[in-house]
Amino acid sequence: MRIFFVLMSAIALSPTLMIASSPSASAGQLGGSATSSSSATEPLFESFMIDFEDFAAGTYIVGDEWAQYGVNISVDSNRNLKGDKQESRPLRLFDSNCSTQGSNKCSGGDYDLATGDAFGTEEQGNVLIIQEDNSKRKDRSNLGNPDDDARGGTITFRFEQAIKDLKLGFLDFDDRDRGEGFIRFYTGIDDTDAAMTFNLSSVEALVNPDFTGDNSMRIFASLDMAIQRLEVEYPGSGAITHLEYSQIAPGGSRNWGDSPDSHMF
Ligand SMILES: [Ca+2]
Ligand SMILES: [Ca+2]
Ligand SMILES: [Ca+2]
Repeated sequence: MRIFFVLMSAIALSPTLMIASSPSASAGQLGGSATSSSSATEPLFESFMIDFEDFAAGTYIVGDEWAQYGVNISVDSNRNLKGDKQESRPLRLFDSNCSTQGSNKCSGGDYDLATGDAFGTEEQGNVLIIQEDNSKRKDRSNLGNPDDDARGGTITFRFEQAIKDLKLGFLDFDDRDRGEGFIRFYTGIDDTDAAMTFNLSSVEALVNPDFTGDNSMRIFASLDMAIQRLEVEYPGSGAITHLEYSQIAPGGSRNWGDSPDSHMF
């Protein structure tokens, strides 16, 4: 069952509003979802929600898991793997329905990624993290339990076709001593300049105002803007809870570098 609630707060100096539409989830629930809408005169749009429940907590994410939803995900971590100094630390799913004690302890000691009533949020189930490298010299292939990397990095979403009505949920932005974090919306897939940038510390985007650091959840929205690339850059702890967007129903190639097949927005 999904429970939606809406929280709206106007943002000064910004053409957008933050709309908190927070999905709830529990382990094992089928996560991704899609609905379609069309009329005789409008292109067919599909609405997608990726809440990372399609796979078990602990699953490593290579980036093409949601290709059928027209998106590819990649990562450039701020620290590389211990065993291969060129390789980025990987993306992984972390179970945020966890607590500080008992049998349901948060993995990796990451209590700051816990969600639920105690933190003023819906339970978010699996969330997307950059995995810490807790490997030992004798086995560099085992990175340990799901545990977000303390130095963050950049997670990039490339959309096969332009999307609109994007909403993105972000958890636990608190490492401000390491610098600001950013969410950037790009019109074109290879654009160098962002069409819109948000500071991750934005309190206007907070879902749970009593938690501005650890366990904070923020929702960012690109209303009325068509984009083809999204970057989430953060300097420390954090996770992506979900992504919602509408996309013209794919009809073209699956070459991620291609121009969008349609500009009908
Ligand atoms: Ca989730
Ligand atoms: Ca961690
Ligand atoms: Ca934290």
